[in-house]
Amino acid sequence: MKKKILICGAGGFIGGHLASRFLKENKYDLVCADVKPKEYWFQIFDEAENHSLDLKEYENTSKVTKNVDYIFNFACNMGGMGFIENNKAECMLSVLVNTNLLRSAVKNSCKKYFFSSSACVYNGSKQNQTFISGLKETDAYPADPEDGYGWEKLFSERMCRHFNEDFGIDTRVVRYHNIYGPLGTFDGGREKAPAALCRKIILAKKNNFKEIDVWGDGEQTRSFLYIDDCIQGTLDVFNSNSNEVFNVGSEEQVSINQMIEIIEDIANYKVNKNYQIDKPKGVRGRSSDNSFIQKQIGWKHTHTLKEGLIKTYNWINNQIESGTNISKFSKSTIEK
Ligand code: GDC
Repeated sequence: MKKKILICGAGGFIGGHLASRFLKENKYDLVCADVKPKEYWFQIFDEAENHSLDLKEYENTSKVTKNVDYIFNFACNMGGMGFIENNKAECMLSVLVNTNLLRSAVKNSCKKYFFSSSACVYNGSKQNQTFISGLKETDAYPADPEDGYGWEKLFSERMCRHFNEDFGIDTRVVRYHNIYGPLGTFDGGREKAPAALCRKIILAKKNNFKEIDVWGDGEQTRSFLYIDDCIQGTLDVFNSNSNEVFNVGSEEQVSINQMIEIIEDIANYKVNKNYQIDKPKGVRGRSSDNSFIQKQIGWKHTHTLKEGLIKTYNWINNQIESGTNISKFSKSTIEK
């Protein structure tokens, strides 16, 4: 008999890509759940059992985890800096999803639980300069995470740890560092910098605009991980025997200005930058140190930023050109 996997947040970016990967492998029965109405799921597959329900409610997590062997939890209210800085309470409410899923996992004797954490858990004082050394997993403590969203992720990481210690559920936790790629949000308020800047340059080129808006002074640094590398890292950690917390990120640190140059190259179109200093900026510098995951799990990323951005740019360009499905990937709020 095939094992049964539940993907929570399957209607979103990473959850949708993972569902697609599992269905290609055809090794598991798949249950997919998301709070969004099904017409707004980024990817949806008839071969899976699909549920649109609010996983903040215990009744729903209890129902959807019945007879499930493994759970992947990507379900949270999230977005780029523009969203998480202005919706701290909404972001923190995602703690209910993780809490109720863990309680239900214990009740329904699920065997393994994967939690998607974030680089936003890292201590802010270790990220106040550009081109900093990559963050090691130990840099999350002493705790001073991103307000709202980061606190929820750090708390939920610890809840996984204690459910493992106290109730014996096998947990896996990774910290994603700004994942990007096709079939993700690129407009509407939740989009992160790679998709937002691709969109802005595509629209500038299409309309012959000479200037784009850039949040901050463009000197802030990040590393960005392409979705296929993220899915491989997720599976490698899930299939490992370790319940340590791992970075799943890229070590290729760039400034926002450098990323814009790469996108200009792809577009073959140059723009002037209108720096908007009052927009949400987040930390000054952030990148991943992958030595721990490489040593323990053997995972490393394979796409350069340019390779990933070419695929992302082309996908967003096609979406804008064809005008189809744009609302799914550009909706800023979820109807309650
Ligand atoms: O939104 P984000 O990609 O999130 O922003 C990166 C940097 O790019 C910020 O300094 C932001 O001000 C700058 N930026 C410049 N122009 C724009 O048009 C723009 N749109 C956006 N969105 N940003 C622009 C993210 C979280 C995620 C996730 C990851 C984990 O923070 O928002 O939810 O957890 O971190 O690494 P970022 O990298 O700050």
